[in-house]
Amino acid sequence: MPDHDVLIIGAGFSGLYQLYRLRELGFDVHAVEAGPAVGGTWYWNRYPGARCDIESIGYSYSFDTELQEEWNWTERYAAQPELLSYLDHVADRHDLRKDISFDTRVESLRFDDTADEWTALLDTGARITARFVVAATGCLSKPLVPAIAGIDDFTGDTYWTWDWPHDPVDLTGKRVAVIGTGSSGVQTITAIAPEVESLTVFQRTPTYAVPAQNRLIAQELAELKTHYGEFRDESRLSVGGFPCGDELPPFFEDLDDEQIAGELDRRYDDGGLCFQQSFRDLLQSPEANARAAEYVRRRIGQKVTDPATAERLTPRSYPIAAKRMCVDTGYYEVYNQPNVSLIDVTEQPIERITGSGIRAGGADFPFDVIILATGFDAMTGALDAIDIQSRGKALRDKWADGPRTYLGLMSAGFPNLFTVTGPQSPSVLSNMVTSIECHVEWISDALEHLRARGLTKIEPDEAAEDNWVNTTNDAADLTLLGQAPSWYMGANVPGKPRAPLPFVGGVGTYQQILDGVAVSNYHGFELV
Ligand code: FAD
Ligand code: N01
Repeated sequence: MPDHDVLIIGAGFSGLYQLYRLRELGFDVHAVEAGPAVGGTWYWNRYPGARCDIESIGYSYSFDTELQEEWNWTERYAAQPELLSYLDHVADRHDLRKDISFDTRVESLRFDDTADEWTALLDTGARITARFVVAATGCLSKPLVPAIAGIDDFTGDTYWTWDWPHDPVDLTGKRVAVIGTGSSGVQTITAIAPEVESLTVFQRTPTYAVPAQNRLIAQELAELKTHYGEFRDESRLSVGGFPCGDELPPFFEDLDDEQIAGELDRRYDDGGLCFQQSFRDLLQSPEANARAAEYVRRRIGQKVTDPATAERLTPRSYPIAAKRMCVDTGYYEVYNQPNVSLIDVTEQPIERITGSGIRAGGADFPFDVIILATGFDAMTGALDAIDIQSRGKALRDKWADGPRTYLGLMSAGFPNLFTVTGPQSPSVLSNMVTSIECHVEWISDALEHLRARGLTKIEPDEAAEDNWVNTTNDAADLTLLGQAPSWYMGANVPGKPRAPLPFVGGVGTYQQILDGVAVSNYHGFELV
């Protein structure tokens, strides 16, 4: 018999809930986590200004009604310390740590097709066997180290947003460079600009950021708690895993000019990513998209006083929302401060990092501190980092031309291995916690189904997988997603195949597909 029924890899939002759920169902389950503590994303990414961009009331578990009633989020968008203390509290409340091995990385997984079990080799030298493995390894947990020459030559302090020190970092009076203007860069830049002596931002592609309109939410939360359950039901059937008011926003072409302007004003002023739902076809219709993009461009121009800097900060080369949008708390205004300057690396390419700073466009810029906010090998990176083999084949070889999954949950030829928010599921295009709960519950139900029938193996058919890969790709082709060189398409990692990584059909639709598959006796899966 294997050591455990189920091995879970990772102890972030996904791993913690999966552990709780399976333990409640009476499975013998164990988790391993590469880090020394629970929290995943919110343990590692503790850079200044780190906070969620989905409202805390939705970016939280719904499975524990008492927790939901008792926990009081302070802000509309919780900051990293609050999110980490929430996950710590969940781990305490359900006594989850006793079943987690920390500081332990899974290096390889081998499937034994006769015994129907996986063997995990750990970096501690130990091995664990389990009938099933749930990879709760995270979509944004494998950092991307950019190929910038001399990265180790710098004699000042280098910090990575995804591995920020645990002791406070005092940047007062320092000359600081930030490379990268995605969500991590935008948040870091906004937070540190007031305290540093000088801040130089190296930007490759300007971002579309909309205001968070962050605020304290004590009263709103008290009101929500009178009907939190309904809110959660709505979240699960929504497009993005978080309700944006009217679930079926208008089509662009059904609106006249005044209504279009009104809708954009309303969404922008309300703040947050619901701006993307100004029009139902914002990511499908080039006209709708162009109008929303132009709106954000105009607002950037209103916030930045120097016209040349405003122009550099204005995104023009890709459709809005085709790359992950940012939610900001005064980002653009930072460039009006005299101590902040912007370098566009398409005009002044970074040549190398030197002992004393950065050489770009033939000029040397001296710094005390360099902060890298250069992103992740998203969605497939953490899975590819594990040497996963079954029937003589490696998962990373199978995925060499792009991921192949059935429902983003499993891959044919790799039985009994589930991925939480895996590629080709809504995952990063949604409120991730809604998508995590959806997957954890589906996987748990499937394992119960197998156990009740004395079955020991579950695996997708090749045909079902081919259909799902085509569905995912076709759905993405109906959108403007492919027009941006973004991590959604694998475009940020040199050599990574370009393929749509998330499923774009929406959380509600996807949930219904999963429910349908389960009630039709796990259609598309072979149960042995
Ligand atoms: P993670 O939190 O990434 O946890 C995975 C864990 O697995 C990690 O702790 C890692 O150490 C561990 N692990 C990986 N490989 C191995 C291995 N081989 N062996 C052992 N352990 C391993 N999403 C939203 O919906 N809204 C947001 O506002 C939002 N904000 C974000 C902010 C930041 C800075 C980042 C980076 C991401 C954000 N995300 C957001 C996405 C976020 O990753 C998810 O919301 C969520 O936290 C993912 O939880 P998870 O448990 O699936 O993965
Ligand atoms: O990473 P990114 P991130 N030279 O890939 C630039 C979530 N998240 O960590 O755009 C110069 O978005 C790169 O340039 P370009 C969220 O889902 C959420 O910021 O590729 N620049 C880009 O500007 C998010 O999308 C929050 O041209 C280089 C930046 O680095 C995801 O995590 C907060 C470079 C990377 O941006 C990833 O966000 C943080 C180089 N060699 C993260 N290499 C919230 O707000 C890369 N870049 C909730």
